Amino acid sequence: SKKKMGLLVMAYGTPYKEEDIERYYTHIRHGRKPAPEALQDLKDRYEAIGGISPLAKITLDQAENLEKNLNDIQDDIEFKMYLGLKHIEPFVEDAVKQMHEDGITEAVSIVLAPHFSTFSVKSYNGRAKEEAEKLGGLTITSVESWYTEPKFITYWADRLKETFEKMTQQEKDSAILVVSAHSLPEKIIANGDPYPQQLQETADLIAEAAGVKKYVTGWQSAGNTPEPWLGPDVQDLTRDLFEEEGYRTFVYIPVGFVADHLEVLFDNDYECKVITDELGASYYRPEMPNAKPEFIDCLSTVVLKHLKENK
Ligand code: FEC
Repeated sequence: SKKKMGLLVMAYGTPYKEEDIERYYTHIRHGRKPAPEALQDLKDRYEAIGGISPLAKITLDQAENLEKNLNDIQDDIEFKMYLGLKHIEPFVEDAVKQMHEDGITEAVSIVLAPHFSTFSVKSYNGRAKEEAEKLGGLTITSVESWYTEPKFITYWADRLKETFEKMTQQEKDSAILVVSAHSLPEKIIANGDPYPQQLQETADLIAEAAGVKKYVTGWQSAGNTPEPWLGPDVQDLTRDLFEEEGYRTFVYIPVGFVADHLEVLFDNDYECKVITDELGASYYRPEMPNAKPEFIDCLSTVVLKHLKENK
C-alpha cells in the first residue's frame, strides 16, 4: 500500500478582508501595532489593487494543485496537503497541529518562495519544526530553496521570450531586464545570508536561458524602517538606467515571488510604471507563475527530487 505523507505548503498569507489588515500588519511587525498613517497607507495600497489581494486564492490554488499533481504522477506516496501561513491563519503552527491530529508521522515542507534567507525560508521551516518537536512523533523534512530548479528557470525564460517577441525592434534594442526579489535589511549580508547571491544566480540562469544579454538585479518592496535595506531599489534603478545608460524599455521579473499580489501588482505595476510613464519608457511585466500547470509541475519536481535525495 502507499505510504502516507504530509505535504506542508507554506506561504506568506494576506488579509482575507479589509478588517483583517490591521492584525495582519501587526503580526508582520512582530506584534507592534502600526501607526494610523502607516495602516491607512497599507489600506490605500490594497484599495489600489482592487480592495483585497488575490493572493489568498492563488496560494490555495497552488497548494491544492500541487497535492493533486503529486498524487497523479507517482504511485509510492499518498500526499496530504496542509497549508501553513506566516502572518495569518491557518498559521504554520495550525497546519503542523492538524497534521499531528490526523496521525501523520512524516511530512515534507516547501515554501512558496524560491530563495533561502534567514528572514524568510529559515523562519518558516523553523516555526514548523519547533511546533513538530513540541508535539512529538512527527518528522518534517524541508526543501530549503529551489531557485536552481531547471523548470523554474525555464518558466521565466519562456515568459521572457514571449515578451521580447511582442516588442518592436526599437524596443528590443533599448531593452533592459530587471530581475528582482523582496529587499531585506542589509545586516543579513554581514551574517553570511546566501539570499543576494541566490538572486544573482537566478538572474544569470534566466538571462542565459532566454538569450537576454542586458540585465541587472534589483530589490523591491523594502520595509519602512530606519535601518539600511538591500539596494538598489527597482524604482531608483529604473531612473538611473534610463538617465545614465539610455535604456528605454524595461522588463521586470519579480522572481522572488510566485504570485500576483500587492508587492507585484502595486510595487511593480503601479510604482515602477509611474516612473516608466513619467520617463516615456515602455513597461513590461511578464505573468507570474500563479497556479499555471507548468509551475505546479516545477514544484512537484522540486518535492520529489528532495525526497529522493534525502531518503
Ligand atoms: O497581501 C499581499 O498581496 C502581499 C503579501 C506579501 C508578500 C510578501 C513577501 C515577502 N515579504 C518579505 C519580507 C518582509 C519584511 C517586511 C515586510 C513587510 C510587509 C508588509 C506587507 C507585506 N510585507 Fe512582506 N510580503 C507581503 C506583504 N515584508 C503588507 C508591511 C507593510 C509594508 O512594509 O509594505 C518588513 C517587516 C518589518 O516592518 O519589520 C522584512 C519577504 C517576502 C518574500 C518571501 C516570502 O514570500 O516569504 C522576504 C507575498
